[in-house]
Amino acid sequence: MKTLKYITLFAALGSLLLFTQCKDDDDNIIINATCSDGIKNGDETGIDCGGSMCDPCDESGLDFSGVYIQEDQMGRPSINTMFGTLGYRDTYNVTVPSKMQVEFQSMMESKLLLLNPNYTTNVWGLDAAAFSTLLSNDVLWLAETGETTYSNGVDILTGRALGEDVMNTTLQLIYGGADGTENPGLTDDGVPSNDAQFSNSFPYLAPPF
Ligand SMILES: [Ca+2]
Ligand SMILES: [Ca+2]
Repeated sequence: MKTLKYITLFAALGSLLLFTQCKDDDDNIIINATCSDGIKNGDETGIDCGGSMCDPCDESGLDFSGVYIQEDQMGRPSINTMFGTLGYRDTYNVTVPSKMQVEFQSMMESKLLLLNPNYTTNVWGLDAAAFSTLLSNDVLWLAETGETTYSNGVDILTGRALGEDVMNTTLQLIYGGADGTENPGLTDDGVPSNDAQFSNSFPYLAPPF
């Protein structure tokens, strides 16, 4: 009988522990339902939004809730391509725009002078320090009015039109000197246009090969 009593006691304790564990699990589900953990939990209707505890989800139907991590950065075409070096591009891609000048301006200036040791200024009238400062803030500016252009000879960096040969423009800015005519063999990449038509709607990409 003593043995049976112990078995009964252990069974009772085991049941108590089991129920206690289940209760803790249930509590954890509620406790862990926060509005900033990047997980759709509790009664959230989106990730970290909706439900009884969090802010409403975006009414447009797009869910912008959650925690975002920057994985790529390409404000202006060709900047990372031209000025990126081994061990640099991945860091560049995950650096937020507000930190880019501090992180990369001097590196870009050095790379510019490495690419063109005779660089003095370019057709935009920018010396090496000014040009690398401008480029290191790699954010695509957009003109609210006026022409959208990477460089049309008057306006610069007010956006980028799909038909513009931005690689040639960038090469000219690096190698072309003050009037754009220096080093003519280095200011054209030999690719005049895309070989497939861009689409007319976002994201304006050409079809794959
Ligand atoms: Ca959550
Ligand atoms: Ca070209």
